[in-house]
Amino acid sequence: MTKLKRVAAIHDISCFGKCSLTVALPIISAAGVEVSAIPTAVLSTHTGGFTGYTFRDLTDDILPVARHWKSLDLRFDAIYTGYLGSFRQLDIISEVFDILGTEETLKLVDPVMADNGVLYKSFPKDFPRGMKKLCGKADIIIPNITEAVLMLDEPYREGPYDAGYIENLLKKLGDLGPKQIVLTGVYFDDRQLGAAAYDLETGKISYCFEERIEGYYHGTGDVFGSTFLAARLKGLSLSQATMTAVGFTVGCIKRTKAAGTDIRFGVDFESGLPELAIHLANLDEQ
Ligand code: PXL
Repeated sequence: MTKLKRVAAIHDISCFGKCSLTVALPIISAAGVEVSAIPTAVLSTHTGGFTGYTFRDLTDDILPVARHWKSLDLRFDAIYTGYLGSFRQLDIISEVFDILGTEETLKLVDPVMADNGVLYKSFPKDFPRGMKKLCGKADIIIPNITEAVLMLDEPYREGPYDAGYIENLLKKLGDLGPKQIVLTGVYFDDRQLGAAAYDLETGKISYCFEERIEGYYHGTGDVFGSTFLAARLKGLSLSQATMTAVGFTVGCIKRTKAAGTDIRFGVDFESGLPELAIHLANLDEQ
């Protein structure tokens, strides 16, 4: 048996509504990768569609946790960041990369802050500027199109998009400093939706599409990011991991739509975990 890979996941805990840590922990674990957590904030629900939620900011706990782990000589194969609880956390995460990261640590930043052309209401206007800096320190970034244009200071455009537009965005995101980029929410027509993956070392751009399901399903970015990271750590290439993550996320959306669940409650990722686990476990035997 090979030793498990280990991830430090740095996201909020939304106590109800399946996103951030409540999807990252089960998905990454089911994929056969060990995962530790640093919560950035604790909310009673996520902020997408609920009102009156509680919010406990944990900004001042992040560095002490990271320093304690360092004192224990804990090693991480990846650090995966998502929803942050304050502007100050952007610099703090950069410091966590220095404390816990080594040359071998994969730093994956999901610049969670916006969707559908708008910055989430919990973030200050200058948050994209700070996030852009953090993305410069990442190995892989996985923005959606709204997050990409906010960081690039470009106006938001509704789709369908064309390859020229997407590849221009990828090239500009590449100038921020990451080695690989997966841009989500890409579609060239109304039938299919997916992601574009860009490897700056080879210059290769690959696309992965699945059937487009109408509606906005909450937490799918975190389902995508968690699956993508687990697949990468299991040895899949950038494009294979993107394909695995797009396929898994679409499966979750299809089940949730069929069940008629309130879209704020998150997607049914649970029913897909056994199949994901088998898919990724089989790689160990190849
Ligand atoms: O899934 C992204 C996310 C994570 N955490 C919180 C959120 C959101 C998106 O709205 O509100 C608290």
